[in-house]
Amino acid sequence: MTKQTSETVERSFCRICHAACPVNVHLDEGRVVKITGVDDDPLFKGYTCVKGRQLPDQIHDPARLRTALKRNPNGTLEEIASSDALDEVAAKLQAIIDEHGPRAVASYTGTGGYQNAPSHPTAAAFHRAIGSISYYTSVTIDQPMKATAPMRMGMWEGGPQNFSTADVMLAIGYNPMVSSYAPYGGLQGTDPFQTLRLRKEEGLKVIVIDPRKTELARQADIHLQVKPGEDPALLASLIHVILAEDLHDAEFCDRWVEPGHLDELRAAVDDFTPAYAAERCGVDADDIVAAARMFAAGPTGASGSGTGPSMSPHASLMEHLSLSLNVLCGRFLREGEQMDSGGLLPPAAPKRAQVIGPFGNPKGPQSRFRELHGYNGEMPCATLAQEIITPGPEQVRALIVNGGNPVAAWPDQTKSLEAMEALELLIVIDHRMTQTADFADYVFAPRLSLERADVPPFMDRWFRQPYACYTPAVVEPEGDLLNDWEVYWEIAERLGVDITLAGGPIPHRNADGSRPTDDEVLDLVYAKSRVPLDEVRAKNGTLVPEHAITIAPADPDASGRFQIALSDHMEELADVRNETTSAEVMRGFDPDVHTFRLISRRLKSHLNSLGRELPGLQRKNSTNYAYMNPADMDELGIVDDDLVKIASPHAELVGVVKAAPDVRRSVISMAHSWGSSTGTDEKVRDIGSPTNRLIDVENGYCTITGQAIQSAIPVSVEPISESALVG
Ligand SMILES: Nc1nc2c(c(=O)[nH]1)N[C@H]1C(S)=C(S)[C@@H](COP(=O)(O)OP(=O)(O)OC[C@H]3O[C@@H](n4cnc5c(=O)[nH]c(N)nc54)[C@H](O)[C@@H]3O)O[C@H]1N2
Ligand SMILES: Nc1nc2c(c(=O)[nH]1)N[C@H]1C(S)=C(S)[C@@H](COP(=O)(O)OP(=O)(O)OC[C@H]3O[C@@H](n4cnc5c(=O)[nH]c(N)nc54)[C@H](O)[C@@H]3O)O[C@H]1N2
Ligand code: SF4
Ligand SMILES: [Mo]
Repeated sequence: MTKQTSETVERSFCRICHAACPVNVHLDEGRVVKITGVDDDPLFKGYTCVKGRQLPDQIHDPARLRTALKRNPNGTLEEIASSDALDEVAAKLQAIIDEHGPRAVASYTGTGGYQNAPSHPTAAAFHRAIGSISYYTSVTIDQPMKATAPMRMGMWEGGPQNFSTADVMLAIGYNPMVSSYAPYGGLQGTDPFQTLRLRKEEGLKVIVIDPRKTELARQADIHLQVKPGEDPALLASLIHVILAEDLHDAEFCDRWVEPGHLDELRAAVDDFTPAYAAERCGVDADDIVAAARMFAAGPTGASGSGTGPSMSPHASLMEHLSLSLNVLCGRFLREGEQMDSGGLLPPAAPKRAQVIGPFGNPKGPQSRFRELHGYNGEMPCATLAQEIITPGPEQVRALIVNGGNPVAAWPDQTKSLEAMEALELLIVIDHRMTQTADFADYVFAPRLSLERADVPPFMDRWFRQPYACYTPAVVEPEGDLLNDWEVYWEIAERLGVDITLAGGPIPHRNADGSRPTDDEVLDLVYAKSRVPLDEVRAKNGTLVPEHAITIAPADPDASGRFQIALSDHMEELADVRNETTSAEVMRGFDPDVHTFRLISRRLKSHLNSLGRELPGLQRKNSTNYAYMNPADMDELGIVDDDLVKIASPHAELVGVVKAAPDVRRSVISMAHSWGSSTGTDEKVRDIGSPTNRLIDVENGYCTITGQAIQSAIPVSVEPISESALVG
């Protein structure tokens, strides 16, 4: 006899990562029983990944937090009604503001907050409302030079050439097959395997620069398997070849490059010959020449970078050189062309075929550390732990963490742990007890994705074609749950301040005591969107070619020019030329000791620190393996699942080794944001270990953005015995 079911199917989209894959949510009596892809979706064509398919387990996880928690004086956590917790939290925040001023109250919005459209705008508006500059997000530890490099060099308002018709793609350290990342002008993660196959059949040439033969690199026409952290030298060499062979777009450069800069850049890359770069970067000189010619031949296509090289030494310089390749070859949309992508949700803004800016260095409020400045309404996250630890009138004393995991994800875990201890008040909004929640004074349990109305705040701008995406809540929440924005709003209500979004303040509590709805708040967030939100709602899941953006002509007096030879970067390039290895930027680096480089990577099965709690994912990876080349393992006399001590100039951790022929020799490829909240690794086989412990935010950082060295970290590797774990 078959079991009778009353299954219904609701359409929504996944928000475990930013890719926003459409999903069919199969419900049986209110329970999510299965997630399937949407086969007839015009963009995703049924694509989902293993993480998205775990949504039923995530939403019904017996260990999921379903009520607020409060820390007792004896250190244990007890359940508390969220309204009581909010009363207490608001009173404590008010007392801190009264005594120390608003800067003492900080927020950190992480990836969980970014996959939830009202979260970041509400948190940012809360900080404006209380007059606190201390607003931080994961974006400033996630390739911040993606914002600052174009700010400094000048940016093409019309954007990069389209991937859909590109002849060539230069991918510097990204891997959308696993990460669903949406790089500048390159393949992004909406149905990436099929999309790449089709584009290659149409003649797309792919050049990948990555120390690992990644899923993307396996599809490459040329794979430059660079030594970690040596991208600036390699990119300088590509530019050297392009300029030496006059392969650049001279007409475009004449019109749009600052006079004199082409020659200055040419001089600066003069001694980055293919022979030099080949030796330095560990690749073949002929491949460098072939890659430069292939990129320049185009005639269309873009260079873009991902997290790996953006977290390695000289990352801002790397981004500058990557963008310079696009400038030199004129790889931008011109008047009359249509953008592939182009977001429905941002406000309407001109898209002209011209350079805007340059705008110089970040000019926001100054951090107390490393002379760094905020920008775009945020402060640099790599300084937040020190803002918390270091006494002074501007010290941060309270922190609200909104969908993030500082202990696991911030660089320099030693400081992060110290900061969590030092806080007077730590509030965490998360559905799981994370390494950070272990230190929280209050934890608020959020509504999860399927329980809230939403739009994809990031992916909207990056969908391969103009595409509408919205979801109502499709599952009834159970428990004392608050959407992230509701926590901020409830605190604001108690502090007597308004949270003002693009469309005005979020209304106050209704007469019957109820709150505004998610949809009302979304309407306020997107009140000025280019396409009205109601139209996005109505057209959900469809292509909207009628909203494609056509590039307008340049203003006749457009005076912006690309500054491709910024003097600080040209000096840095000379420094690079004088180094033997980029690891020299780190104090304490010893070439005889730190003979390996530890590089970052994403795992298909996990989203940064998320996944350990989901059985279907934990089965795939129970630890963040230290992937190594088998030849290195032979040399060290180790085999799969042996333990190694990995030591940077700053700290050490224990890793579990796994052979990976795709990893270059003398490299360890390891995912971040694993491990415990104790600063020790005795449970490494079950929960992994934190690569962020190896990092010192004050050692080798980027002086423009504060980005710490989170990849290409110089390390030593040495086998250790099981007994060393408990010692
Ligand atoms: N060494 C090294 N360090 C890195 C990186 C690296 O490559 N190497 N990468 C950096 C990058 S790119 C990033 S973005 C940061 C990530 O930094 P974080 O965003 O701080 O880290 P995550 O682990 O993604 O934390 C997301 C949290 O959100 C929670 N969450 C999920 N869904 C929801 C929800 O609906 N509501 C709420 N309230 N919470 C939810 C999850 O349980 C999880 O704890 O790490 C950075 N750190
Ligand atoms: N499955 C999954 N998806 C994710 C995430 C996840 O944790 N899991 N995280 C999400 C987040 S927060 C982000 S920001 C995006 C990131 O998206 P991506 O940037 O595509 O991230 P990765 O897949 O780690 O790709 C980075 C690549 O850089 C390479 N690399 C490391 N160091 C260097 C170097 O010095 N030079 C060069 N050339 N390459 C280097 C690595 O080998 C790796 O292949 O992914 C998002 N998507
Ligand atoms: S790629 Fe991202 S959005 Fe798509 S199913 Fe996987 S986790 Fe969800
Ligand atoms: Mo990220």
